[in-house]
Amino acid sequence: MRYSDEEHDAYANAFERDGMVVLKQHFPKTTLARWRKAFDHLLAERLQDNATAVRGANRHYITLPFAGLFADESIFCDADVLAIVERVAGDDPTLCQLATDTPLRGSTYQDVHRDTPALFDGLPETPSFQLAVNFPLCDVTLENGPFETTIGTHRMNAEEARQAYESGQRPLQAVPMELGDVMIRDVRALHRGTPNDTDSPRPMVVIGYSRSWYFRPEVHIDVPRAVYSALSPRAKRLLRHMPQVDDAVQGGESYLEFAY
Ligand SMILES: O=C(O)CCC(=O)C(=O)O
Repeated sequence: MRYSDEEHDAYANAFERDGMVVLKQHFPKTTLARWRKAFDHLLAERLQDNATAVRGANRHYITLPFAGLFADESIFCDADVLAIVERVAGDDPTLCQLATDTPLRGSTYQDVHRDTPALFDGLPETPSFQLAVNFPLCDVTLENGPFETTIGTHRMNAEEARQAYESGQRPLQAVPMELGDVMIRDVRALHRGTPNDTDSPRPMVVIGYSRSWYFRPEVHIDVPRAVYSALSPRAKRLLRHMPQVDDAVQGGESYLEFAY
């Protein structure tokens, strides 16, 4: 663990206020370089097979197979990330998503959106129930499609958030990131993907953590039994609602509706 309890508290407080925090240089670049190499193969395969979920022109959502180097506890069970996730989304969260968003050259601005609807329509927004932990597999600059987000719209209802954005009170801000940086965000904050104007894909991994009782039918992780049996108790607990399968499943995306 890199941070103290007090530092986790401070990150959680910043998250409550802003709807996101970035842990600078948190994951080892050597691990991420290996992920990038494996991901480049997967991307090429999926593009060839038309087996991505398309999130705009030249923008692809791809679930990672939960096997080999992608089934990495040092990433999805990171103690600092989980300490912050638990402070903002409650104890005993569940892991429901391990995927990537990749804009390529020719990608465009997405419409500004939230990734999930409110729990209760027409009522004030609740505490956090769905978090995304994002980390890029390259440096993210203003040229290769930085994630843009508003700050502090995660606790506004959809209408208030939209007005705050449209009036300029809560403008979009680009989030440039270095390889190794990790962003934890509430998926209700208004945000969008931006164009990648380079020839190199910009993969951003997304790990989804849900409040202990929250179920997102649109995403899941197929966990091969052999991989599951080698995991730590903490990792098994995080994956308790995920289906176990004989082999890692390749291809076919079911997470199609993503913008609210
Ligand atoms: O990849 C990004 O920068 C953002 C993508 C996004 O917000 C989405 O597809 O929902």
